[in-house]
Amino acid sequence: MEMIRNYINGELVPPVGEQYLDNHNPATGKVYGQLPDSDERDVKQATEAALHAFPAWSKTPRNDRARIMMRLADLIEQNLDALAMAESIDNGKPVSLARVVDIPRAAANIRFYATGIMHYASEAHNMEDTAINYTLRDPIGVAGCISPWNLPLYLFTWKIAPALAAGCTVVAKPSEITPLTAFKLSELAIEAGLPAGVLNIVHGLGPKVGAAITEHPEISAISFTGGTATGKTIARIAAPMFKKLSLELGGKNPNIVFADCDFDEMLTTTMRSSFANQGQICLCGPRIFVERPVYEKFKTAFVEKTKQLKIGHPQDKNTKMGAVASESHMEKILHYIALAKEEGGTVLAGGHRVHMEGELAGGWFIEPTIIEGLSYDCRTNTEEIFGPVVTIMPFDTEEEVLKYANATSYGLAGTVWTRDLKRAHRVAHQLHSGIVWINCWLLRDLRTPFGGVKASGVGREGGFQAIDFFTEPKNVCIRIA
Ligand code: TXE
Repeated sequence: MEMIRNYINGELVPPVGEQYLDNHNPATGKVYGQLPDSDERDVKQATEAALHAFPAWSKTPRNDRARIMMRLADLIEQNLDALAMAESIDNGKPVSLARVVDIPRAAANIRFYATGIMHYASEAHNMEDTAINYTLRDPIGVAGCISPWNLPLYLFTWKIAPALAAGCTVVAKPSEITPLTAFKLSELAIEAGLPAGVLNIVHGLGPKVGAAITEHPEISAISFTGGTATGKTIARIAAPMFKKLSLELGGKNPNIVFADCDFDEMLTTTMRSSFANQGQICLCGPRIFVERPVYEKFKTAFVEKTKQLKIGHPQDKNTKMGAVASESHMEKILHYIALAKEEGGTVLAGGHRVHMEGELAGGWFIEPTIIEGLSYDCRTNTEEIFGPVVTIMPFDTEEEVLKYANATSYGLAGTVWTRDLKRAHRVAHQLHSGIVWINCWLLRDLRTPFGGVKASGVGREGGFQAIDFFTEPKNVCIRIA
C-alpha cells in the first residue's frame, strides 16, 4: 500500500483527522494506496507554516531561491524513471508519455522560473524634469495553488514554480485522483533543502481542502487549473475577498484542416491532438473541421489510423494509449458517446469501453472514438468531453468554418492547417481563443502567454506573466524638481 502524507512545515505528516481516501490505479480499477482526507484544520496548519516562512523566503536573495529550485529540478530528473512510473500508475497514462512529456516538463517548469526570476525586472517611468516613478514588485504573500489530474506533476509545478521563484510561500493541493507524484515531490523538496513552510502540500477532496484554501483569509492569491464549473465556484468565493485569481479552465478546441495543407503531417499531428493522454489535455482538438475537397480522403485515413491505435498496459513502454483517469470520468465520456448517437451522430471508429484481460480486467479503458454527422452547435460539439472522442465535419468556406469554430462558450486553443500564409494569419486573428497553432500542435515556448478567453478562464500563465501574478506592483513617485 502506497501511503501518502501531507507536507506541512517541512515534514511529512498524517492528516489531523486521521481519515484517508483510497487511491485507485485506473488500469486495474483497484485500490493501491491511500491519501489523506484532509480538511480545514490541515489547511490552517499549512497556512500558518506558510505565513511563518514568508518573511525569510521573500527576503532570501533570488540567487539562493533559484539555487534551491535548480536542485529540486535536478532531483526530478535524477528520479525520472520512478516519477514516470508513479504518474503512469496513478493516472493511467502510458509510461512512455510520462517519461518524455510529464516529468521532463515538471523539471523544465522549475528551471524556467528559477532562472526567470534572475532576469525579472520592474519598470521606471520618467516624467521629464518633474518626477521619476519606479515600480516595486513584491511577492504577494501566501499563494494557493490547486491543480488537476490530467497532467499531474506537470501542472502542479507550472503553478508552484513561479510562486516560489517570486518569493511567495505556497499552500498547494494536487488532485485527489492523482496525488502520488506531488507526494514524491514533497520528498524531493526536503532533499533539495527547501526551507520548512515554504511549500506545503495538503492532500484531499476539492470541496474540503480546495474550498478551505480558497476561503482562507490569509491566502492572497488562487491559481487554479481544472473544470469550468469548479472555476466558477472558486471565483464566487474568492472574488468578494479580493483575492488575485488565475483560472485555467476547460476547452473545446477546433482543429481546422484546409485542403492545401501538408496532409501527412496534419494527419500524424491530428492523431496526437485527438488522442494524446487519452484526449485528456485541455489543449486537445476534439472538433475537427475539414475542407470538403479533402474530407473523404481525411476520413478514410484518420479512421484507419485510429482503428490501429492499440490500447495497452500503461506501464508497457510500447503502449500509446492507456486508461482514463477515473471511473466517474469514464462514465462521463461514455455518456457523451451515447448522447452523440442520440443527437444523430454516426460512430466511425471506437465508441465503447474496452474490457481488457488479466489484471487489467477492471480497468477504465475507452476506445479512441470518431463521430460524424453532427451539427456544429449540438451538445456533443459544444460541451467539454475531455476524453478520446472527436467529431469530424466538412466545411466549404473560411467564413463558415470560423462560425463553427467560434460557436462554443470556450476559447482556449485552436489549430489551423494550411500552406496559405495570408489565410493562416486571417484565421488566427479571427479565432476566439488564447492560443493558435498553425501547422503544429502543442508546440510550447514557456515564455508565451498561456490561457484562454470566455469560459476557458481568466488570466495568463507562462513567462513573466506568472511572476507578475504572484507579485503586487507598487509605484513610488519621487519629485525631483
Ligand atoms: O475537475 P475539478 P473534475 C474538466 C474536464 C473534466 C471536468 C471535471 O472536462 O471532465 O473538468 O473534472 C479541485 N474548491 N477538466 O471534476 O473538480 C479538485 O480537487 C476548490 C479540465 O475532476 O475541477 C482538483 O484538485 N477546489 C482541466 C481540481 O480542483 C476544488 C483538467 C480540479 O478538479 C473544488 C481537469 C472546490 N469546490 C478537468 N472542487 C483542464 N483545464 O486541464 C474540486 N476542486
